[in-house]
Amino acid sequence: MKMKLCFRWYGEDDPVTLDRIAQIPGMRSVVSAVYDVKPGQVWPEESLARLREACEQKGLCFDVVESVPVPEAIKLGSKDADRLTEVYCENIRRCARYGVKCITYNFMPVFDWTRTDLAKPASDGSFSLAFNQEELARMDPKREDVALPGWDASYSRAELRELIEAYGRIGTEGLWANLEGFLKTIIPVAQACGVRMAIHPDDPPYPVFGLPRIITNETNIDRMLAIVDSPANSLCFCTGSLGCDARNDIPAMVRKYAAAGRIAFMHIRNVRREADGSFAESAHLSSCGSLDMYEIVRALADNGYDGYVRPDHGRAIWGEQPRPGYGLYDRALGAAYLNGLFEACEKEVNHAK
Ligand code: DNO
Repeated sequence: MKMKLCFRWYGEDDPVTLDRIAQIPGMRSVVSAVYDVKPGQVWPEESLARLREACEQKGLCFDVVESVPVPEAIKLGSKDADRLTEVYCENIRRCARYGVKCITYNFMPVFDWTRTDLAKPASDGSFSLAFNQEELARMDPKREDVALPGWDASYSRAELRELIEAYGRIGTEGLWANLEGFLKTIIPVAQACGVRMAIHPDDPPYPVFGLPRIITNETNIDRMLAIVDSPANSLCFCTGSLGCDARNDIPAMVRKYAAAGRIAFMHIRNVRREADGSFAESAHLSSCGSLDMYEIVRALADNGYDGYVRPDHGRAIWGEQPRPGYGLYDRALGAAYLNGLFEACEKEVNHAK
């Protein structure tokens, strides 16, 4: 198959071992990162060497990083931003030295993916991550401690309040300006060392706690891609994140950006949306959620997509008590399903030639 199937691995501490990942049919690459270094610091070369070695020993490639996190100071354009951007560039160079071809990152203020429930039960006895608008509306991070996944627990309430106020001061256009400056510095570095930067969309793709969100829809993605018009400035197209907003036509967007050669990495998962913007993550199968997986994969196959693909979050099933979203079983089922869809779609496209 043309697409490159991969699986996220959180390193030696991950209960999902590389041995198990290597047994999933068609598995090619491991998606990982140096997770024990804080944002804004240089990754030790020994850590990258160890990661590569561990993957290669199991016959897997280590060529996708998720993520090199962007420090808040860069997103806010604080006085330290230039120095930290230089550190970021050094991490890109180091990753490239160890065989990395694609680096995922995001430009979401303060919180990465935001959910209100990490284990919402479904009628079949499985559990999944969910987001409920009403519950979110009841939380006020400025007045109380809120526990949300992806949210750096090292912020005190006062620090969090300050950050939220700082983003309020720069606003949406300030965030865009800082993204622009960041991309104009890092993309030439990535391009020179053969790395494609893949920005992850905002998850969910609308403001949370009043913080600006900019990688949310087609208009904004067009704007982001135009800042530096290069394949090194590409997308990590996450169907489940963008798919939380019913106004995003996911297969059409995949078709457009795959045709333009601007998707470096696909995160494929399904969500079941509710009318008010709440959602629950569902099994990958089209009929389990709101997204049509066949149309998504078909759009990729029609455009000869040969980039990276990973099954994204899975539900907790079969008694597994996984790291939220990142157990073995449901993600492996997702991988098997994606293998089937890609094999069928790629063959259909070939037969039609
Ligand atoms: C969640 C992930 C995100 C993603 C980052 C990329 O499961 O998809 O945390 O890794 O947003 O920087």
